[in-house]
Amino acid sequence: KVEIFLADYEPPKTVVTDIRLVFCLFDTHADITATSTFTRNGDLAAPMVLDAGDMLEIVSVKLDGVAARHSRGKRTLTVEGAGAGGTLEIVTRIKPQDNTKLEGLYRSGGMFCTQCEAEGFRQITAFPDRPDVMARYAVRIEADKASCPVLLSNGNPVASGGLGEGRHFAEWEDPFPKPSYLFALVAGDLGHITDHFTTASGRRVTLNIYADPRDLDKCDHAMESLKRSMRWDEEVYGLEYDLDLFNIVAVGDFNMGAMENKGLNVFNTKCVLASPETATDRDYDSVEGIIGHEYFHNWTGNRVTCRDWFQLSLKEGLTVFRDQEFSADMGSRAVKRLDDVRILRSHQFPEDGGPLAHPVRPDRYVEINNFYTVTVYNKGAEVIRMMHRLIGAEAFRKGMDLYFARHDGQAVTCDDFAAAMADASGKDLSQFKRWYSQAGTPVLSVSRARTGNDVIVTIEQETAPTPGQPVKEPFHMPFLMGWVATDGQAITPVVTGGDWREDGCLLEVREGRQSFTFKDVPEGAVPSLLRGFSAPVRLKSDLTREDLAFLLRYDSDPFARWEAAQTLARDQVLGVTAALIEGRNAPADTPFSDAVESLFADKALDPAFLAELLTLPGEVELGQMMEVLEPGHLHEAREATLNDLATRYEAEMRARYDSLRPKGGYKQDGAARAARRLANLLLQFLARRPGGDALVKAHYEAADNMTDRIAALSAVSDSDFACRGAILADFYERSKDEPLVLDKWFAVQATSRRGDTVQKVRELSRHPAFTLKNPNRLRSLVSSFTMLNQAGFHDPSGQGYRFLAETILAVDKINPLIAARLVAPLGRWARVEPARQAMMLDSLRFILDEPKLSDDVRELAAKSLK
Ligand code: BAL
Ligand code: ZN
Repeated sequence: KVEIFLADYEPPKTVVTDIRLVFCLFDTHADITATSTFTRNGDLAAPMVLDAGDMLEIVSVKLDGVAARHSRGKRTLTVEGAGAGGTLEIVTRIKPQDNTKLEGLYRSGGMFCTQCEAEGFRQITAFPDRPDVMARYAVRIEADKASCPVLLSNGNPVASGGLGEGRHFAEWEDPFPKPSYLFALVAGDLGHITDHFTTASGRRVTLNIYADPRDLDKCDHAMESLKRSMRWDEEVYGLEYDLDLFNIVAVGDFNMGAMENKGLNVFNTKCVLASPETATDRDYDSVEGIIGHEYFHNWTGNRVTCRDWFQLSLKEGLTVFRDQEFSADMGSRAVKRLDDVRILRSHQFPEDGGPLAHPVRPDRYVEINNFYTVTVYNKGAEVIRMMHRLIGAEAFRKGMDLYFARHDGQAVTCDDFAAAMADASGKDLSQFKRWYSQAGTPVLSVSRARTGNDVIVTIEQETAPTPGQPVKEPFHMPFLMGWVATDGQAITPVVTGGDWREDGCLLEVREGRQSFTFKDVPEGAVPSLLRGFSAPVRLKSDLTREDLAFLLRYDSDPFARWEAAQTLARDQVLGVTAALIEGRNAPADTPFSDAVESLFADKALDPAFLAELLTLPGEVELGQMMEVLEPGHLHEAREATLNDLATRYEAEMRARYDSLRPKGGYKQDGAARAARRLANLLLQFLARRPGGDALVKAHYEAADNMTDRIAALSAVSDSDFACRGAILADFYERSKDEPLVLDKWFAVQATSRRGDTVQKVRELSRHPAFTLKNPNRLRSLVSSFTMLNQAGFHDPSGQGYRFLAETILAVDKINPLIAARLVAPLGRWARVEPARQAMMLDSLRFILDEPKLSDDVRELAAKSLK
C-alpha cells in the first residue's frame, strides 16, 4: 500500500447520490446487489475506478442494465464505459463467517454485523468508499427467520414480511445522505429493551437497545444514559435527534468501542452493558460517556462529516470534547477533568514524544486505521477545549450554530470548523491552528520575578522535534492562572495582557517567551498555574515544595490543587528512583507523604476528590519524566512511596476505611460511589500492612458489587497472600459465563505488580478461555500487560517484548487492525536503558522480518524502528 498525502486531496471523480442494497444472507455466504445512481467528474472517457476490498468476490457488473467490462486490481474494481453517469449494478459475494478482520460484514456469534469505518464498506461492495461521497441508502435484508429474526439497518423500517422456506426480509430507508462509513446492518437473534424520548420540538422517538437475550438485564444504564445524552444536546447545543427511531446493538466481537452509524449505533458489549454484579463504577461512567459520544456524533460526524480521513479529528476531537463535557455535567466536573488529564499524560504524551507522533490532523498515512489514536481523539478534544476557553462559552455556541448553518449535509475540514469559530467570535485563530498541523507536546517553563510590588510572570514554550517536523513554531494557547494570598484567600491582582474571569486570569500565550506583569501582588502570594489544565502541555515552574504544599491546601482550582499533590508525589518517587539507580540511600525528605497529613485532617474534602489526591501518578507517566527510563528502579521507588504512605497513615486510613464501608446495601448514587472510590483506594494501602490479607479477604467476601470485588481481587492479585489462589479461582468460577467479567480476571492478573507476571501472562495466553480472535479478550490480557504494567512489560529478561512481538505476529494473521494497535509499547525504546533498548529493537526487527506482515503492522513497526 502506498502512502497517501493530505496535500494530494482531489474531489471524487465518481459521486453516488442514491444506492439500493439487497443483502441475501446465508450461513455459507452473503450475496449483495448494490444499485447506485452516479455521476462523474473529470475525464469521462476514462474508466471508473472504485474501491474494492480484498475479501470481495465480484459476481457481475452492469451499467444501465447492460453487462459492463470490468477488471479487478488488488484493491480496486475498474469499470469501462461509465460515461457521465447512470445506474451501476454490482453483485458481490462475501463470506461473513470467515471474516476475522471484523471489518465490512462479519459474524459475531450467530449475528451478522457490519463495521464500515473507516474503509469497511469496500468489503461489502465496490464503491467510491470515501467520506465526501454522501448518498441516500435503501436497504433490503433477506435471511433465515429462525436464526435471524431481527433485521436492522439505518434510518426507518419501511417493509417486512415472509419469503417462504423459513426466510424473511426487512427493508429500511435512511432519508439523510451519508458517507459509506456510516452504513450498518445487523441480523441476528437478539432481544431488546424499548423506551421513548420526546424531543424539544415534540417528536416522539423510539429508542431500542438490542442485545443477546441473556444480556437484556444489563441495558438499562445505557438506555438512561441515552436519554440524558439526548436531553443534554438539546439543552447545551440546541441539537435535536432527527429520526423517529434510534437503535443500539451490543456486539461481543468488535474492533472499536462503538460506532455511530446513522440511526443504528453498534456497540462493543463492553461499552454498553452494565449491572452492579458485572460492571464497576468506572464502567458505568464509561458506558454513559460512550453512549453520549456516539449519540453526539449524529450531528458532529453524521450531519456534518469529514471531507477526507485526514480530517478525522474534525468529528472525533469535537465529539470527545462534547462527551467529556456531558460527563462533567452528569457527575463531578473536577474528577472528570483529572481523569481526562491522566489519559493525556499516560497515553497521549508518550505517543506525542515517540516515533509514532503525528499531528491532530495528520498529513500522511499508509493505513488510516492506524490513526484512530489518542492524539486525534483526546488531544483533538483539548484543541477544541482551548478554542472554547479562548473565545468563551457563548461565542463557542455561536460558532457551533454557524458551523451547522454553513455545513449541514456536507463533508468538510478542520479549517472549516476553525473558520466558523473565528467568524462567530471575531478571534484570529490563524496561529492557533498550528495545533492541528504540529505534533509534539510543548514544554512550558514558568518563572516569577518580583520588582517592587509587582510580579513578572514569564512563560517560555518549547516543543521538541517530532518525526518529519524538525522545527516547531510557537503555539497560541490559553494559560489560566490565579493567585492565592498567604491567608489562603484568592486575590486578583491587575495584570497587563491578561483577562480575569470567574475561574482565573486568562493569559494568551503566543510567543516563545512572553512576560505578564501582575500589579501589587502581596508578599508571599503563590501563583496557581495552568488552572483546569488549560493547555495540553508539560509544565515546569519555579514553585517550591512549600508553594505546592500551600496550593494543595488552599487552591480553589481542583486541577491546580491536584497538580500540586501530583508534583510533590513525582518529586518524591523520582528522588527515590535516582537514589536507587545511583546506589544511594533514599532521600530523607518525603514531600508528598508529609503533605498528605493535611488531607486526612480536612474533613470537608469530597471522598472522591481525596482519592484523586492520594493516587500517585502511574509508572508510565513517571517514566516520561526520566531522562533514561529504568523501569525496575522506578517501580521499586513508587512501591516504596506507597509503602511509606501506608505505614505513616495506617491509623487514619483504617479509621476512614471503616467509616466508609456501606451500612446498607449497594447504591449507585454519587455519595455511595465516592465512598467506594476512597474505600477501595485505602484498601490497596492497607493491604500492604500486617493483617492486610484478612482485610482484603473480608472485603472480597462482603462485596455485593463489581467495584468492591475487583478492588479486592486487584489487591489479592498483587500479593502473595495465602488466600490468593482461592480468591482468583473463585472469581474465575463466578465469571466464566460472563465474557466481560472474565476479561477483568485476565486484566487484573496482567497488571499484577508481582515479579512473576510476565511468566503468568504467557501462561494465561494458553488458558482455554483466552483467544486472539476476540478483541476484548486479547486486550484484557495483552494490552493490559504491555500498556498498563510498565515494570512487568519491561521485565529485565526481555520476555515481555518477545511475548508481545509473537502475539502481534499471531494476531496479524487474524486481524491486522487489532495487531497494529499492539505495536506502540515496543516503539518506545529510545529513552529506555541500553540493555532493554537492544532487546526491544530486536523484537521490532523480529516483527519486520515476517514476509507476510500486514500494511497495518508494517507501517507502525517500521516507524517505530527509526
Ligand atoms: N467513529 C469510530 C468510533 C467513535 O469514535 O465513535
Ligand atoms: Zn467518535
